[in-house]
This record gives sequence, C-alpha cells and structure tokens, in this order.
Amino acid sequence: MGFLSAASAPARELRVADTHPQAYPTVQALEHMGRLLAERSNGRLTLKIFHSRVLGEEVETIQQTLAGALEMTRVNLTPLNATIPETIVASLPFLFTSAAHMHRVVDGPVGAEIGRAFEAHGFVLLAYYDSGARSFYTHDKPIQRPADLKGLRIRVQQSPLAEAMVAALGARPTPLAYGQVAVALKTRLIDGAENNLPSYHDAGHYLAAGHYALTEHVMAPEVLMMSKRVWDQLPAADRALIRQAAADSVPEMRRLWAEREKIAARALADAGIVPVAVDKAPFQAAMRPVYDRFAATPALKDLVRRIQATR
Ligand code: GTR
Repeated sequence: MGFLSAASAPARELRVADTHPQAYPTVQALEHMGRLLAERSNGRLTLKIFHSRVLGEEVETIQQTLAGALEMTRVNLTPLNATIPETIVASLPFLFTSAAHMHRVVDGPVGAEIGRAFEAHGFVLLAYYDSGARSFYTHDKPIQRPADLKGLRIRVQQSPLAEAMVAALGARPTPLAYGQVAVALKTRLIDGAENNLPSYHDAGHYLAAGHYALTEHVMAPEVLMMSKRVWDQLPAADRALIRQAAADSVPEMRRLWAEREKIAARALADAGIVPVAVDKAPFQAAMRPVYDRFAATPALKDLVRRIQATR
C-alpha cells in the first residue's frame, strides 16, 4: 500500500507532565484536550498526564521534552527565558496591562511569532494557557512599597529575568523549583515568594506566608509544548489533530481559570487572608534597568513595542 492515512497510522500515547495536582486548571485543560484528541482519532491518539510533578520540576521536564524522552510538558513561560530568548518578552514585569490584553497578544501575531521561536530550540508550542498575575507574599507584613522588599530573600522562578526583577526591587533573589517553595517558606529559608492566587492557595504557601500584596507585577502565561524531535516524526494529519485539540483546550482553560481565581480568593478569605492593594507605580518605575538589560536586542525591543501597542 505504501500509504498511511490518518486512520491507519499507528496508535500513539503522548505523555505530558505538569507540576500542578489533578484538580488544577492546567491539568484539567490537558484532560479536556486528551478527551478531544481520543475522540477525534477514534482512540488512536491519547494523552497520558503525569500531574503533581511526578516526572520532576519544570526545568527537568523541559530537558526531558527537549531530549524527546517526554513528548510534552506544560510549564510556565518564565523557566524558558534562558533557553528561548523570545519568551523573555512575555515574562517582563508590567508589560501586560490585563488578562484581556495578554489574551489579545497571545492570540495574535506576536503570540504566533513567539511560538515559532520555540522551534529553533527543539520545541513546538501548542497552546498558551492563563496564569493570572503574580504578586508578592511574605511572612510578617505585607509588601507596600519596594523598600519593604529590601534585603528579603524572595523565591523566584528559575530565570535570570525573574532574579533581576526582584534584585532591582532591593530583595535577594532565591531561585528555587516550585516544589520546594512551601517547605522553604515554612522553614524560613526564604522570607517570601511571588505567584498568582490559585498557586499561592493550592500549594499551601498561604499557610506560611499570610500577607499577599497585589503588586500583580508579572502576567507570563503558561505554555503547553511538545518535543520537536517527536513532532517531526508524526504524520501531518496527527500533527493537525494535536494542534487543534490543544487550541480547543484554550477556551476551556480560560473558563476554568476565571472560576479558580474566584475559588482561591474565597478560600483564602475563609482562612483570614485578604490580598492588600498597593500602588504599583514605584514597582514599575524600578523595572527600567530590567527592560534595558533583558529587552536588549532590536528584535526583542520590537516585540515589546508591539505588545504595548496591542489594544
Ligand atoms: C505557577 C505556574 C507553575 C510554576 C509556578 C512557579 O503559577 O503555574 O507552572 O511555574 O508558578 O512559581 O514555579
């Protein structure tokens, strides 16, 4: 015959890692995608989801995906900053002005361009997922102004940009994998961290660091990406099915995310934690040298400019 139609192409189980537990919106979105993929391929293409970090921390699953040992991983964009320079742009502090702005950017030409940049580094970007906005949380008192961060050991994601961001605010950046943050807070290895409300709640960080200040400094989205090594071996029809199922999981993720932000806020309020509003202007002003250093090339500057111009 010599011809493999999609229907007769071999069955394939695609393994995907996620740091979050099963009920978290990213994992729920992957389950949704898995159902669509199985349905549309008559059970030939399936997702096997390894949630709760069982395959390792984000930096590790990125490596496994690069090697093709793992087919896919769902990570935040920020741990990719050192590997894929274009991701830096969408991790810059105070660049997205709202979730709606971030959606317009990732759904538009800039999102597609950043996505294409993954391929030169061994990955295929399949979807951007929501991650809300990251804010600082601490043990003893809420952060109200940059001076309150002075000298504090603040956990950041494993990214040179994330380190520079908190250093520019006067804190001591402490890069740690997500899975180590709860214990590091509890044992006071660190004085605080920063994350969105759902992660702050879900990972139990609020139990040790009960002051959450709404700096909302970073809105870097989550990404679902595939190993290019694996991708290149798949029949075109299968690639199309995978891309479509990933795209179709995005609206579901957005719905789940909006719901989860409310659930987390309510649960935190029940635990006596009410996020405190802050004046963001001095935090934003301190980011100028960070932009100068990280959005340094004409190409990255141009991406920043186009994101700012996206309405
Ligand atoms: C969460 C994100 C995770 C991980 C984590 C972290 O918001 O969903 O993928 O990046 O933050 O701070 O390490």
